[in-house]
Amino acid sequence: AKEAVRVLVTGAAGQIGYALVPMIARGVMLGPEQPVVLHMLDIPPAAEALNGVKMELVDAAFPLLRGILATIDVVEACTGVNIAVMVGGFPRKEGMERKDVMSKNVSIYKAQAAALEKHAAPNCKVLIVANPANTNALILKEFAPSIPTRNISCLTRLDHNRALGQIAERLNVHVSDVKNVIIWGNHSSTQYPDVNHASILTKDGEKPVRGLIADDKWLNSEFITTVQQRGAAIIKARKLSSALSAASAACDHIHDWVLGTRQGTWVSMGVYSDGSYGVPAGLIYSFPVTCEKGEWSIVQGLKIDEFSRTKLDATANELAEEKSLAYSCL
Ligand code: NAX
Repeated sequence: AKEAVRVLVTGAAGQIGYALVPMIARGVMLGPEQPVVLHMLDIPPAAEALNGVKMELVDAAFPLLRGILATIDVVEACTGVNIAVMVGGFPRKEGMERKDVMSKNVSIYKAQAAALEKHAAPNCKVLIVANPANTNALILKEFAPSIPTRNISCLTRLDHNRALGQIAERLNVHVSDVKNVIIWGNHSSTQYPDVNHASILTKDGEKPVRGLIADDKWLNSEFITTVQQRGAAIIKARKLSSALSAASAACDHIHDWVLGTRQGTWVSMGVYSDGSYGVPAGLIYSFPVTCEKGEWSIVQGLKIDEFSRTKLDATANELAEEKSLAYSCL
């Protein structure tokens, strides 16, 4: 029998946590053959709710779920984990300055970095979901220097999946037949959803999205803003932010990272820039990546036109600015 993988979910009593933990326990993240032990962390005001989530996990009798730890102790939560999904954070409340929100999250991610570095299993893979996701990931990287940089990532797969969804709706094709969209940059409204290399699987082979959607105007404006603003549209409709789609994307992200991307297909992940595509090194930036044997690599050699160049740079500039704001909070 396979040994269980220990998966940490922080902020597990929250909305995304509530959608995410049953997916993990059902094998959505690591496959239907992989037993898991869930480590769930939250903060004291949410301790009782967290315990309720634990009760429901017991009640769901998931065959793959080999153990459940629900705790408010960050060291206990991080001990021995192979995968860490960081959903807990400090949300921006009305009237709050950006710097104050940043400062709260910097101190959370600094502390959790230290706990992961000391107590996680060797080669633990980390996914940051909590906003500002890219910059929280950068802070975690800085304060967990012994965790390999390539093991630290942030979630832009939700944006990637949103882009796939918009193209599928527009062309009236199945979403699984759409591939190779790209989300570049920050998980924020400056992200650049790029369809220049995307294609559709048809019965006559692969066809470029640009060829099938003749309406350049739609692709170059409405499509981009719809994906960028999708989070806000969900809040408007649900009066709550995206949760099931975020949880599902977090599973996709870890699934593909650990088990590999399909041949000829890439996904978007926020990873540490090595300077590819002229993106300044030292930022956590979303790139197209392929994964094999538990390692991601940035897809190289894609042609970047002038329109895209401007968008790639704008979102990089925002990340550089967030980085200096974060450092000013240290
Ligand atoms: P909730 O407010 O429902 O849940 C957050 C949970 O984190 C709460 O239970 C809270 O008590 C807990 N928490 C706060 N500080 C903590 C700490 N120091 N340690 C452990 N737990 C802590 O928010 P939810 O809707 O679940 O969203 C969670 C985060 O995901 C937010 O930061 C949100 O902005 C971010 N998102 C990121 C997305 C992405 O694609 N990267 C998309 C969805 C989502 O908006």
